[in-house]
Amino acid sequence: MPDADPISAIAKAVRSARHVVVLTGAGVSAESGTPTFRDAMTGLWASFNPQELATPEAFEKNPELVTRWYDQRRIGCMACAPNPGHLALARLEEQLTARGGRFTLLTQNVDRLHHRAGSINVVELHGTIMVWRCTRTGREFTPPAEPMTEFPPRSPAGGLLRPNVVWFGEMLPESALAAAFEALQDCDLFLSIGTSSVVHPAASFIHIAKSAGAATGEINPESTPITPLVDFAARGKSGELLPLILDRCGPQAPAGEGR
Ligand code: BV8
Repeated sequence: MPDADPISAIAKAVRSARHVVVLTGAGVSAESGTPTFRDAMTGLWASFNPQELATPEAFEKNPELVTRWYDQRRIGCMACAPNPGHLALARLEEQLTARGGRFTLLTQNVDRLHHRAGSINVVELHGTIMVWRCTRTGREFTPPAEPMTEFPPRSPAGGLLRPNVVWFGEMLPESALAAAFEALQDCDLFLSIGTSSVVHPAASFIHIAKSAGAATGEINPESTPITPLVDFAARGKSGELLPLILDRCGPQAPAGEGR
């Protein structure tokens, strides 16, 4: 059940936290205008299931279709701006680290809006759509900020270029997983924001945080499979609720005090 005043409860927990870990999903970017992962895509993509396009098999079978879809998303993300939710997370990180605390932002998003909002310690669990790599040499490229003209795109070595994202059925980058597990085992507050909590392994991160003794919270307009597990459940949009939490964080005690 959503709490009577979860915003104040979350702000209180942030104020006294030593290490906050935040997990974000596509919902955090929704108010920037990027469709969430499970929203019906518009136009050409309305008849495709994103989950079927975000796989190595789809790329193998139809590299033109898959790279067109990703390049359209890449251009769409670049046309969006960080929203007040992204900006509030960057400010919370700044405040926490200024008082000697730790802040780790684990994101499932591939749009780099957290980076553009000023967040520093960002772990991209599912890679990024802004970097592509050669399937022959593994070399990475940052395509120019305009639509690609050749599909599927090729590298100078002649190999097909693919987005540097993690597809369904692919392992997450080892460095990202290691950073996530270290942060989850060390944190004393875990907040899951704007994710449907159905994609693994991110969907199971709350269990690691709870076994580390962390307090847990969720910000989402809807309930998710982890809602029954959290200490604080705030119903609403992250672009509206995160600035409220930031406002209520006010002056913060040095990290770790007041617990
Ligand atoms: C792996 C990059 C080893 C590409 C993505 C265990 C159990 C069951 C299944 C598995 C398991 N382990 C592995 C699997 C298989 C699979 C998986 O989890 N399948 C699910 C669907 C059942 N996982 C994998 O394959 C992972 N690899 O584990 O390797 C392995 C492999 C196979 C089998 C065993 C082990 C790799 C997963 C990564 C896939 N790549 N993205 C791309 O972007 O194109 S996932 C994709 O979904 C995005 O990253 C997205 O972020 C992510 C999760 O979706 P959400 O972010 O939550 O977005 P969604 O639209 O679903 O929800 C939006 C939420 O926001 C909603 O709740 C909504 O209410 C809320 N919202 C809306 N507006 C707002 C808002 N919230 C706040 N404010 C708002 N304004």
